[in-house]
Amino acid sequence: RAGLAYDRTMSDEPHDTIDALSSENRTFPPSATFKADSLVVDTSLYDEANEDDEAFWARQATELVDWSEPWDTVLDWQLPYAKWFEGATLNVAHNCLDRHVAAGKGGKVAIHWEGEPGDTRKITYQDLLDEVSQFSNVLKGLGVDKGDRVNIYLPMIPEAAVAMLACARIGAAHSVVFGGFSSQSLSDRINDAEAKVLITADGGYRRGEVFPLKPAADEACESTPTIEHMIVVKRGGNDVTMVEGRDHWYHDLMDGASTDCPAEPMEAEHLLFLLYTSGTTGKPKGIMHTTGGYLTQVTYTHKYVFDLQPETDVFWCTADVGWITGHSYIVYGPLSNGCTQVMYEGVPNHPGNDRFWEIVEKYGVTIFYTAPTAIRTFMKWGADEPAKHDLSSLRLLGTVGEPINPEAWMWYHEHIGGERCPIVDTWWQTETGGIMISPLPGATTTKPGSATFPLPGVTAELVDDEAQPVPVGGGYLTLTRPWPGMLRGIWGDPDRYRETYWSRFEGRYFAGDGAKLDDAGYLWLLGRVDDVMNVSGHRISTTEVESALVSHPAVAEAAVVGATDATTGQAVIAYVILRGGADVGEQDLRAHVASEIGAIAKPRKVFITPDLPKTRSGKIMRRLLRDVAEGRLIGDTTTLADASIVDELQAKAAASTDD
Ligand code: 7RM
Repeated sequence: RAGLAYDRTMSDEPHDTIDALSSENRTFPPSATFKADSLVVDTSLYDEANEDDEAFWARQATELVDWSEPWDTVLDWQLPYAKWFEGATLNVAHNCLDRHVAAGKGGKVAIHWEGEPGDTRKITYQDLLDEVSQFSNVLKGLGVDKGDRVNIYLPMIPEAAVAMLACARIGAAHSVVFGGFSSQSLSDRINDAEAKVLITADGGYRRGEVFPLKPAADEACESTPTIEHMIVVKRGGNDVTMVEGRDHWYHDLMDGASTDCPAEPMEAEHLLFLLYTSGTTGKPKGIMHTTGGYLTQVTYTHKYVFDLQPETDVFWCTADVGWITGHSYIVYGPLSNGCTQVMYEGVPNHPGNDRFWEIVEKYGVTIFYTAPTAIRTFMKWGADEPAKHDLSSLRLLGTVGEPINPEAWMWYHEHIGGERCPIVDTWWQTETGGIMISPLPGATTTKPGSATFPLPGVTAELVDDEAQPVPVGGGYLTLTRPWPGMLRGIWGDPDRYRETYWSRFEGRYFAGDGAKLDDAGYLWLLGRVDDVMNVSGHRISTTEVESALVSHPAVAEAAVVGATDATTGQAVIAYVILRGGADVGEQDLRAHVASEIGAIAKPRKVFITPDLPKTRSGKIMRRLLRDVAEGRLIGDTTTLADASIVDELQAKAAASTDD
């Protein structure tokens, strides 16, 4: 029988879409209490956007953003190139700072910053405006002009936001490189962008120690001919060497710099920033985002997805500013909406595993936005950690970055949200600029593990291999209409832009995710299509098997991959992290998967492991697990957060007798 099944994969029989194996029936409508103060409690925004999406976005742009000159056209769409709000001008820093100060909110806290060692800074909108204006003058003084690129390589300190906003203020594009990246990654990105200035720090705090940044910046700049100046923020206090003429201390340059620097209006399509994504193959792509559309989308999504009550909310997004989530939901969205937020420098387990919950309690955080990988780590650490703190200020929770397994969703709901907070599972990408698929928390009945529906103004469709719409079941997630925050291209490589995103399905944007639609029209993300496993002709998503594993009470986190198998084409190999104190046998876990979603998805082998290979932003790197499972030489590990785990897994694979 197995042989027959394998033949199916070789035949012409269609096996084009992704199988939908699991079903989740729990539903969570917004409570009456939540609805009472919610911005959206019905379908009005969806109806309006369905009627005329351009008019809908134009209304959002008018209401949420301050423009210096109005636009002539809302959208000019020459696939794959969109121009939004052409003819209009605006300044992003003005929208994030000046307009709030002018409205009398200068004394309001913009950022409650907490350093990892426990030092704090309270920064008001007036403070931030002054510091950004001063730093804008500093950049100008170093010869940075409108249209130039500036690289930023900083820890999670307020100066990161200051530097980004100062660039926006003077029309220079920033390119932020995550502080955990190597000097090689930094120099590659600087050279691709041809940046003039690099802003870094001596070092920052991580896990109780100072990690040096300046030495990596120095090394990078040995091969970056375009860099004229390096600006160094003093944070770690570690020893650094300053190169005469090139290097300047931030505090020296700021000392005496004028706080007067008018925000100059930019064209709506002026380049706001580049952000490099590494992807799985090839050189990093400099994703281009522009001014008016991007600001409209992040302001709109931050307001409605998080159901913002600007006077009372304390927002906390735990991402690093080096990722798109930090750009859109630490810097631009929250500040454009004039809200108060928390920014934290360090790791969640310093000094204890309850650091995040201590911060929530201390600042009275009301909206908390984090990644599923973090939630699964909290599950591993146990519910006692959040239970040590009063988390009653929380009223809304969010997730981003990966599919969230239903059990992790339930754990978040129960142990962090006290069963009272809606959860918004937000799907989007560096390329989309802002959230695309998510519940509206006062209007949408959620289901654990589903990102639910495209937001008003966004149209998504699943298609099969022949680009035919899939109304129910698994398929490829595509976007059918342009949206204001969409990427405008790949820096210096228009062919790659068209090829990567617009060529697989004609007229559609496709960036590589699978998803399924249930019979009520809810969307369930199924992971990257490159990771889909083909077992006896069944196309099985990693997400569904991983969720089945995580639904076992002993399991905190799981990763599965398809490894070549003589009988079935591919077989499922699972890597599992147990919850603190739990124990379980391999056969139990295999049987559990079979009973949850079917024998076809039963792993051939389950490895228990203390950790999994992840990118620095916390996404599981299944490509490396595939290499391990197939006994291959391990591929490129430069984007791994911790390379030692791969060696450990290889040793385990070698030691196991495969049956
Ligand atoms: C924001 C961000 C993008 C990729 C994307 C997906 C995955 C993100 C979700 C998700 C399932 C989610 N940008 N992804 N959010 N998958 N549910 N809510 O993460 O450019 O770094 O990554 O992340 O595969 O294509 S990103």
